[in-house]
Amino acid sequence: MLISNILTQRVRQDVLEMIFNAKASHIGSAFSIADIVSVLYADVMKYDKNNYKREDRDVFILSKGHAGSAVYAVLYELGILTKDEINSYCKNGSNLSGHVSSKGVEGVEFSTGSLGHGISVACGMAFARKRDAKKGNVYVLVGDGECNEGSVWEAAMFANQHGLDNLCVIVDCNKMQAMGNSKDIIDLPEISKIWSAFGWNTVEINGHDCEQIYKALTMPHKGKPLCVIANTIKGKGVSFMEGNILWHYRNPDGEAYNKAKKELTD
Ligand SMILES: Cc1ncc(C[n+]2csc(CCOP(=O)(O)OP(=O)(O)O)c2C)c(N)n1
Repeated sequence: MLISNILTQRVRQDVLEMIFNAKASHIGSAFSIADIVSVLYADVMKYDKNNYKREDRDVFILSKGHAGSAVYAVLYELGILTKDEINSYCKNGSNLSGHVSSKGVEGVEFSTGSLGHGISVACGMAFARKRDAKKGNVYVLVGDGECNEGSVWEAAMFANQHGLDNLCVIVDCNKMQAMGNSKDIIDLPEISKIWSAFGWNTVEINGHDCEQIYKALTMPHKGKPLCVIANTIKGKGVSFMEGNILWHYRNPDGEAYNKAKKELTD
């Protein structure tokens, strides 16, 4: 049984509390990746909680940094962040900024928020490890909207050129962006074929099924980087947020908060 199976509901509850208390946004984006990030930190990645900076650790970069609340929530559930830290989310003086930050935050490797950057940094980390024959895999999560950024494809070519088989990209494919559906903005139909054409080993899964996520993230991919296309639903877990673009930026007010809390606890 995967640990993540018992984590994901609690992670969504934490995200709701954090975003409600801070009057912050991006709840739909965080719910979209709650299962993926839970599987990564709880079941897939190897790291030492008591000595997080060990050189042979696996690393994760959230390239769509606006969904940072999901990462902080997982780190809290795993005992890496404290309740006080979580309660300070997105407030003045806190290390936990809305867009994910590594400054003073154990378990976060790189600060992101400007889309299209995290994947290039992940490629650099994977390249350096391979060149220096060092252990540890590099995982990076990008949004499907983020894949409209040209820098994503420069990174994809680089990883293929150097056979970065210590690198895995997960595409959170919820088919939505900030202001609308991806197909109406810059459509990337059959996105897995695009990654395959860039030379990557590609697999497509349900991004809310912990077993499928685990199986994909641990599959062997010798000689090539791995791309996991995770089909997800923006706002997953709360009925009136699912697939509703309003919840990219909208903060759950009193009534929405109460309804969401009920759905996530029943
Ligand atoms: C370079 C850059 N341009 C624009 C934005 C504003 N922005 C924040 S989230 C977002 C939509 C991203 O869509 P996607 O990657 O699909 O993430 P999700 O739908 O899961 O939120 C945009 C355009 C940004 N953060 N960075």
